[in-house]
Amino acid sequence: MDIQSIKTTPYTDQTCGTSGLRKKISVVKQENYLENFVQAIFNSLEGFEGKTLVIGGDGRYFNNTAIQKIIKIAIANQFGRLIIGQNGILSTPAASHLIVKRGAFGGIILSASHNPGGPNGDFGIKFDTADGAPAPQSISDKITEQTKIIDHYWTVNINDIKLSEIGEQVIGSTVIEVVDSVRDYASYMQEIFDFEAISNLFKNGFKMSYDALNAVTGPYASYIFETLLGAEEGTVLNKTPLPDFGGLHPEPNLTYAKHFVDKMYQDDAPDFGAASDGDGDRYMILGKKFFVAPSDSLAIIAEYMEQIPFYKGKFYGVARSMPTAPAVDKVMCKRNLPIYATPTGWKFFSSLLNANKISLCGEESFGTGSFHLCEKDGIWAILFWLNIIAITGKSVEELNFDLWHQYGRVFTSTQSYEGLEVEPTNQMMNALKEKLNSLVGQTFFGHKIIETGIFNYIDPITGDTANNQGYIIQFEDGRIFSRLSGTGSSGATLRMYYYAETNEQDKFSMDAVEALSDFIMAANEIMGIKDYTGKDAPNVVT
Ligand code: VG1
Ligand code: CO
Repeated sequence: MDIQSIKTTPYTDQTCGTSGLRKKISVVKQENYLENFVQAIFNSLEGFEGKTLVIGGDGRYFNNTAIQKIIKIAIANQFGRLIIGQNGILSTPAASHLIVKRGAFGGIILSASHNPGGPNGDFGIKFDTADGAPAPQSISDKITEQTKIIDHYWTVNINDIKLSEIGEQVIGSTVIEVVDSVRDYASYMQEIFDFEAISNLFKNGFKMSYDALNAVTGPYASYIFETLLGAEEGTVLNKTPLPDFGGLHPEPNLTYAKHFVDKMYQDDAPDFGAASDGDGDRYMILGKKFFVAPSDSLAIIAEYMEQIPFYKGKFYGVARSMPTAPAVDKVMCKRNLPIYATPTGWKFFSSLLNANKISLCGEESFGTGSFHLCEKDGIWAILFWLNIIAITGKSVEELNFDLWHQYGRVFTSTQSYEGLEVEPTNQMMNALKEKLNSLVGQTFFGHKIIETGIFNYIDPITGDTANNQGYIIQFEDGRIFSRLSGTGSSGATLRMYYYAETNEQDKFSMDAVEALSDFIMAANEIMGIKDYTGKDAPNVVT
């Protein structure tokens, strides 16, 4: 085995954000950039010699080149077995599942999730630990430390490995195993949900449309919805993972998946619509001419959790990210079960999931998951919805109105201002921080502020802290929460999260953005968003 030590020099910008390292392709393509980061991951860990590493990605541009490099570095670093998705494809949840199922040391997932792909797009690298969870902050910090002192990496001088055929080959003392990207994950879904009941829905004429946005979930969705569950052929749209996602932006929301949302608002729309993001860990649910807010989806899943046998007697609690509107809190309150509010990013849920404090968790950005995996899981959430519909015989819209009639409606909207200049955006956030205290007691557009604060988090299991996670402006009847995104690859992105509650039934059908307009105007007045950013309006509104 020709193991080589290659001299290198550190890059100073390899810091992990909300979800691993995210950079422009042009940055990742710099000499040794990817190699440095991958070796830094291994340098920050111990005891992996002879162990198993799972590798896969969302199929975006540079996926295959990156995987070949990682295979060689992993062989040189003495991993015993590499499990790789066929053609380099693994969704984030499927990778997480494989790590646990195969007792792996961890996994490397190549994805920039919802960020655009193609030669001018973004690339990303995430490391998952043995529990299939995104690396916690402590490990991310160690990786970043290692990137700053790296002076060489290990690799082997071998030909590229063929990833198109399932099977094993041995290189030196490492077994390379190419696996079907879909089958194990699909079997797991069959263990969790009632596939017979769902397939009966389709047999009885239930119509669904699913948009994979030319990203990783196409093969998963085709096999699960069409082959296993019998949804008619053509149910899954844009089903081939493409390096540039065919020009689509793989973020399922009202702005970037507008073409699909429009389809669901036509007179001949199917009963059920769903879409997933680039790496398959997020999802959007639509009914006929009806959009489900992520926080309502979380609440509805919680409401039916114990009706799915897999979860019976195992409903311990729920966590939502702090910016997520608290619709699920009411469901949990009724059951007298705990609810946790964590910072944005899936890594903050893992400790609660592993300690059996929660069974379900979710974010405002269309991510939901349960203890079945330590990652958010789009297809799982969509199957959960189908299973609820099969149990109740109710439409998507009816399920939402049931929730609102029982608990009141929590209007919610997330509004992102992308591509901002960093300096003035930071100034705006600092100015808000300075004035937080003075806001208490003031009234804006008829709504009184009762509390403000900086969201600092202490993990109830590990004691780890995460400070300065966003600013809370709590009104008597609603809330503004603001933070800066941690997944962008250039400039700054401001995320504004709004919610307001009502128990008045005649308001239940209102458009959420309209219902929240006072709070949106208040945020502009308090923060001076236009003055600082130059933007009249957000470019992504959900
Ligand atoms: C965004 C979302 C957050 C999500 C993260 C990673 O982060 O807001 O909820 O966990 O993306 O998701 P940010 O820092 O840009 O707001 V994924 O699907 O990229 O793994
Ligand atoms: Co994602």
